[in-house]
Amino acid sequence: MAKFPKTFLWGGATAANQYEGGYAEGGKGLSTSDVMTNGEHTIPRRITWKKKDGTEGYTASTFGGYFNIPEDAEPCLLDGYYYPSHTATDFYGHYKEDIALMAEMGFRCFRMSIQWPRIYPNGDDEQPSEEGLQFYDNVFDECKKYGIEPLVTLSHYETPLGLSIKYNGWADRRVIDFFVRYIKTVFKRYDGKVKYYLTFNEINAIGMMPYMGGGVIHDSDQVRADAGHHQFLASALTVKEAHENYPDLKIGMMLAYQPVYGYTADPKDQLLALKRMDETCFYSDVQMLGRYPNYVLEEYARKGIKLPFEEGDLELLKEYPCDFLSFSCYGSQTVTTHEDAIEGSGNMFPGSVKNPYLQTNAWGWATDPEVLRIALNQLFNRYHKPLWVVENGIGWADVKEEDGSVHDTYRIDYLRENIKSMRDAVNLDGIPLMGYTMWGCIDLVSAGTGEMRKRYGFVYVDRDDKGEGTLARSRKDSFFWYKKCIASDGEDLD
Ligand code: BGP
Repeated sequence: MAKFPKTFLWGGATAANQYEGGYAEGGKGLSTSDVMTNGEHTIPRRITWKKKDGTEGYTASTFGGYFNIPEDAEPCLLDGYYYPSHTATDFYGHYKEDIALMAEMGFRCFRMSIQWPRIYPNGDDEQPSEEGLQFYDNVFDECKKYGIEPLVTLSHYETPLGLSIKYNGWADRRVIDFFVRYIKTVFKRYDGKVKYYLTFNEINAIGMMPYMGGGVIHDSDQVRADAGHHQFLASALTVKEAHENYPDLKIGMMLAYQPVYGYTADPKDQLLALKRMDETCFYSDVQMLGRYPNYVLEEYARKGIKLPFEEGDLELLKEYPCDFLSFSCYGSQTVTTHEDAIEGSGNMFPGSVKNPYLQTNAWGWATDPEVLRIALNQLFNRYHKPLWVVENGIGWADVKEEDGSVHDTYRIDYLRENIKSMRDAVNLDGIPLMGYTMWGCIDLVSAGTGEMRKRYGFVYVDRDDKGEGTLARSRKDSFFWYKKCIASDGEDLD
């Protein structure tokens, strides 16, 4: 029977802004996520702000559209709103218990993020916060106790809010220096404790939702191109710092990836699918191949967008591509030029349609049993570098029984198909895959909607959309299933 190698890094993934809580503990500054309210399936999350004259308001964070708050406003916390990141599911207070639960499942790896404003509260501070650094020391020590390898995202939708207000986030080139200061601090402090880092979570977010991806509050096509370029440079400088001073470190890029299918055999549909894939692969082409692809240079020229190249930028990108490519992949997208005939797919991917061969969850995300094999083949054949599936899973409004159990057969079914498809990519196609971290392994807040009810975990957390609940943890059926899967190196998926 097919298995994964013993060295395969099985585990789960989280992000501090959705999981950690303790938003004002230990001198932490606000992140961009801390001023985002909750939303719902069809109601977007809002960013609250105040103008100089005292007027208060909010701007909705929509997927795809431009994001601009009023010129004279600053994002801030306001009374009367609920901000789910503030407590989230309180990893800050439960990290020992949670890491013990991960160890019980047999995790070999735990993906988490360091919140930049926990280390540099305003982003541009001269000195880091010792209390912030100590918290992650404690977390890594706890992981070490169980032989769990941390996989650390350096920026997961957590730009220090101070950088948004003062610099319009990553739109300003000076932010690169602040980021480099931050990563140098982190590399030095956790030398010997952390081996794998990811630079920017879903780096393509900067082109689709630049507030979340890069703290941009005054948006345009030009600003997105600037901010993207600055993140590319920051990533290259991160690789440079690692390669020059910490040769054991491996630095990955992180891409939000969904294979795109043309709905019909009409070549127009196939071309549309190809171009959609290019929109995503632009980011990995730069970070893995070390150069801007022609299709983007041409598109920018047509639109009058000028890339803010300075001397040495292109050489830097060329010299320091990432060591491996990690990606999130929940399902596929289907597109067509024949849209009049076809039902929409829900709220997640504007411009995509329902695939008649696939089922979707309550949020409109399609479950695709072949998706990981397809994604892994596409990405490996384009970049020829090791890959890592760092997000995959299914959001569901789980129902907890009185005894704390959750019978999440739908999650087990989803994972079984996805792991099988990944196993085929490894065993039948020879894809070098480093690991698999299931998204939201302990229930946490949804990034897209800010909801608690959209749960992904193996472990249920008692917390609801109003911020009520005891935060108590309990094991779902999928907990025992995943434990068995890991113990058998991915052979036993029954
Ligand atoms: C990815 C993000 C995660 C995560 C996940 C699930 O885009 O990297 O932060 O949240 O998607 O999305 P959601 O939480 O909206 O269901």
